[in-house]
Amino acid sequence: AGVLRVVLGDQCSRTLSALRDLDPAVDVVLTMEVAEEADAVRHHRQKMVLIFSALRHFSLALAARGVRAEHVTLDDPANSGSFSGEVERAVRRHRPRKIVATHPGEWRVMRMMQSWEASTGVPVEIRDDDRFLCTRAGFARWARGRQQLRMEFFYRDMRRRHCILMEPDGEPCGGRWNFDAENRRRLPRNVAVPSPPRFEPDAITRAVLSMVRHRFPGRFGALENFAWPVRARDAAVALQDFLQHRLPAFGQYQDAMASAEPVLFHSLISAALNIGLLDPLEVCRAAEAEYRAGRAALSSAEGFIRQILGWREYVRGIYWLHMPHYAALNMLAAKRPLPDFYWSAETKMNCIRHVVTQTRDHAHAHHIQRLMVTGNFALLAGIAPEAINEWYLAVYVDAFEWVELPNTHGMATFADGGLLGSKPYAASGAYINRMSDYCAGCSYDPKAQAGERACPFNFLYWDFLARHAPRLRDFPRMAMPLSNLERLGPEKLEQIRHQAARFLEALPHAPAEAYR
Ligand code: FAD
Ligand code: DLZ
Ligand code: SF4
Repeated sequence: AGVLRVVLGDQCSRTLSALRDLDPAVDVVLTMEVAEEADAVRHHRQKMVLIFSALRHFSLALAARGVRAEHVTLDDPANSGSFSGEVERAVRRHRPRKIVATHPGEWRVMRMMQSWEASTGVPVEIRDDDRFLCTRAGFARWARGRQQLRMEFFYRDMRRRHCILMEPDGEPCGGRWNFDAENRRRLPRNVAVPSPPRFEPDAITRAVLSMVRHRFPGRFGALENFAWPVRARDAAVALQDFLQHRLPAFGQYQDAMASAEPVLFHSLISAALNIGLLDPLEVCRAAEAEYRAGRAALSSAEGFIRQILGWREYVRGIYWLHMPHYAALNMLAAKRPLPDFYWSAETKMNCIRHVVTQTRDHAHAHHIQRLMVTGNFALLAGIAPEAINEWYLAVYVDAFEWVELPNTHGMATFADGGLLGSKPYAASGAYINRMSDYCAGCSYDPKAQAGERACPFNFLYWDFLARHAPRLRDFPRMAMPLSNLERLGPEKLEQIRHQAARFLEALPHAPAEAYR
């Protein structure tokens, strides 16, 4: 008997640890599309197409190399509907001597994997996911004994350890670790933004599109625009296009938002990285090579590498360090249901209307849109963590819990009380007005703090600070905003808080069954 090797939807990597000592003569590689995963949250339809199509391509590529690759489709009448059910069925079919899997990206799925030994009677080996550059144990070692965990220090260690953007004398290239201050420009009118490549669906993806359209008619997300790479070969093309055309300006405009430009100079590679079509270390090295060849400024290459070598690894470390209790944290006691406009885009707030429409059409929004528009609103309005986490896990093509939860819970809504970041990213309309052109097309006025035309981000911002002032005083970086709050004066504050309360009460909530 051979080994049953189980590969999940975000593990489409030729180098996956579960496939390492594969014996094509006797082993079987199982991939599966299952209803339990599709229904776990209201996944965007493009995200489901991406995962199912990538799995089908991956399984066929293995088969082409002579591997016994078995793929179970969602519409297979024999499909039991869950990972555990499909593993049990495969064990009955093949009588393997062992099951081998790679550590999954979600706590829930890890618990499931740990139950397979008991449910099948076959030994289960769960291997580390060494596609990541920092192991879970390595992160725990780094974290041990530190009073506070800060991404910046973790990132410097990673730069040294993997020798990325380092001089031979051990100093960082350019003599500095961080060029963040140069990365905060608004997009000027005369800057041309290159279009990213589209990967038109092949016959396999078209079959998946049709299956998903049929099976999930009411789910959130347009399918017409589907153009994501679903194979490693295409993901490599997407990366090259970014390195050549967008990396040079990435740094400068990293935080900018523009109505006519959903992508700007971002790479759009998060989904390919997360499902295993690209290797993070290779991506970092490729960006470094652009700097060394003089084709990209250090501030751009460093800014990009920091996201992958720094943030991406750091949030994964935080997730596994603090799960499962991490998901239950709610430091600001947020409990409001998710407003309907997160799904419908029907709101007079132009910035939100824009980001939600883009999200529905493309299953993507860039970091500042996620953090400072929809995330900031959820923070200021006090949306319940489970509601906002479900939304972020559902609507983005790159969303897997290990990366979605710390970003939402830690960075956007501060539900983790500062385990991940050093302060809440609360901002008024002034920030959105400075970094975007959304306000020009809005019926609200980003300069008005109260009154009929006041931007809701303004009165909600002051209301948020006032509501949480006692707790926020513990965070030194909140001293300035809190002293600005003092300067408003009690009468003005009273008027603002009254308006905030009326606005929040009138928010239409999404019915729980919408988009199921
Ligand atoms: P680029 O701007 O080109 O960045 C390059 C790469 O860096 C990305 O592909 C990504 O792999 C990595 N990266 C950048 N920022 C982060 C970050 N904060 N954390 C981890 N990796 C990062 N990213 C996800 O991959 N999945 C998610 O589910 C996800 N949810 C998010 C939720 C919220 C509330 C916020 C604020 C951010 C979230 N992010 C998530 C991080 C970030 O927004 C996306 O990685 C990025 O927008 C993807 O687009 P891109 O590939 O063009 O990124
Ligand atoms: C998100 C998702 C969806 C919608 N469907 C599948 C699937 O059918 N098969 C699969 O292997 N994985 C799927 N995934 C990803 C999982 O829900 C989960 O996020 C990862 O397996 C965690 O590692
Ligand atoms: Fe958004 Fe306020 Fe600007 Fe309107 S005025 S786009 S609500 S920040």
